[in-house]
Amino acid sequence: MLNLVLFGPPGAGKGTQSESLIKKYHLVHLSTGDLLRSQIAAGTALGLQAKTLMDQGMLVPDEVVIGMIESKLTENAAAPGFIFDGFPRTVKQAEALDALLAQHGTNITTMIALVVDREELTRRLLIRGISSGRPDDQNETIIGQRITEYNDKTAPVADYYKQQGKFAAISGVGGIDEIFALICEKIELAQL
Ligand code: B4P
Repeated sequence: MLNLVLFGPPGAGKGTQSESLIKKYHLVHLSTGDLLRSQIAAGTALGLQAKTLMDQGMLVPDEVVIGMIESKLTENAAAPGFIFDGFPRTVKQAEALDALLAQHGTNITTMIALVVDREELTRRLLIRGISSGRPDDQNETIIGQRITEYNDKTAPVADYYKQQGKFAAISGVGGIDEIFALICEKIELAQL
């Protein structure tokens, strides 16, 4: 079973690369950002709570995202593997994910981090904001807040997987296909 964590700051290319990875490896894609945006679109209480935080570039509480992932793992118990996109974003989420996967008799194969500098991230997100309509992509201050949240709360998650010997990093700058090939190489190495 292949369980991949795709890691990196906002705009690093996690969602973009996930699209190709799910096709090649037949994985179930679990993006907490997409799951939260579905809750917002459906107008649920959870969505309302999440929207206020997301629009300010803040992380949503751990309990909320862990609960969503828990339900998705149960719903997809027969899946051949998962790609976790935008999750875990805190060490508490990483610990919870390990515990949930252990209940399903599996674990994380590897984390692959996409490395992109702040200037390029900001450029990409502002471009996406023009067409996506995502409030958190429209304004440089909010994008800056998202990158700060990443540096403060999410970057330490890399150490969590490094300690388990399950971490690889690649440059997320370059052609989408070129980056995809580098990710596939890392996956194949992790599966040896
Ligand atoms: P996400 O939906 O995860 O938002 P993201 O990090 O911006 O997406 P991603 O990184 O996948 O975008 P991509 O680079 O593919 O989260 C949104 C918010 O939800 C968070 O701020 C937080 O509030 C909340 N949230 C989500 N998960 C949470 C969790 N676990 N805990 C707490 N809160 C959580 O795309 C960016 C742009 O770059 C695209 O336009 C793409 O076309 C472009 N791009 C991609 N690759 C490129 C390349 N190689 N070259 C040039 N452009 C490229």
